[in-house]
Amino acid sequence: MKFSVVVPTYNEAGGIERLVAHLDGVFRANGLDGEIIVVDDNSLDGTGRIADELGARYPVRCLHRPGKLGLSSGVIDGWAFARPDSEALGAMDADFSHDAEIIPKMVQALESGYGLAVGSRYVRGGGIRNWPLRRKITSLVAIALAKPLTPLRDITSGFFLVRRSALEGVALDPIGFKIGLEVIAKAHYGRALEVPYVFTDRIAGESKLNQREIVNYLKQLRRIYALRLRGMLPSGMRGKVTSETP
Ligand SMILES: Nc1nc2c(ncn2[C@@H]2O[C@H](COP(=O)(O)OP(=O)(O)OP(=O)(O)O)[C@@H](O)[C@H]2O)c(=O)[nH]1
Ligand SMILES: [Mg+2]
Repeated sequence: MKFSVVVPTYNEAGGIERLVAHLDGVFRANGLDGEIIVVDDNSLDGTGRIADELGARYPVRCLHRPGKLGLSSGVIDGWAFARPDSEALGAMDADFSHDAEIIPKMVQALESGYGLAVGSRYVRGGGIRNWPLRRKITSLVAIALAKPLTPLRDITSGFFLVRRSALEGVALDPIGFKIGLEVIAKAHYGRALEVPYVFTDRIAGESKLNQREIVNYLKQLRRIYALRLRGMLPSGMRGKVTSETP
């Protein structure tokens, strides 16, 4: 199955080459036909230029946007830019927090009938390394607020692969950071699989998660709950959610 993974970047020059090389290695080792789409928002540190140059050696293309327009909108624009014959579309952070080694399992899940594969910190075998307590609590509160929407455990995951057809006709809200929640709440994916991985704190560069993004998350949740209450979204317990046992 051909797929495209979008990596949104803002000032990630310190790690982007290593990440693209690592992804390419994982694709090759597993015989996967994956495309990497870097969506760069005119990073001051030259991330976009580096990504362009990497295109000569790796299966990567860079979409350049004029300024910092947000993570979710970057992923949505990246999916529109992806090669049209990719049957699956995904998202992944540029800072090595997401473990590329589980991508083959995600692809395999989609090939075997799941519509969505989510990299999950909150199923057996998953976890978080090097996060301060405050960050862990924020994450758990964010997840608790979205809990009534879905049986999935890692609702705020930004690391996933979804069948392209599951997104057809779905209006994704480009606000903020949580594109995974948009997909989980709105897409027509049927069965979902949570694939465990251990989230690792960023290895280079600076965090872009700030107070504004927390406010954006609350706005996003309010809009999703409003749609749900008006009966404009499928009810939470659609299809079957399974978690892979390591
Ligand atoms: N294109 C684009 N990418 C963004 C934007 N904001 C964040 N990103 C990227 O989205 C990914 C996630 O952002 P992070 O800063 O790692 O957010 P986080 O993982 O919640 O927080 P830390 O890992 O603690 O920094 C990274 O690859 C960022 O470079 C944006 O406005 N535009
Ligand atoms: Mg990060």
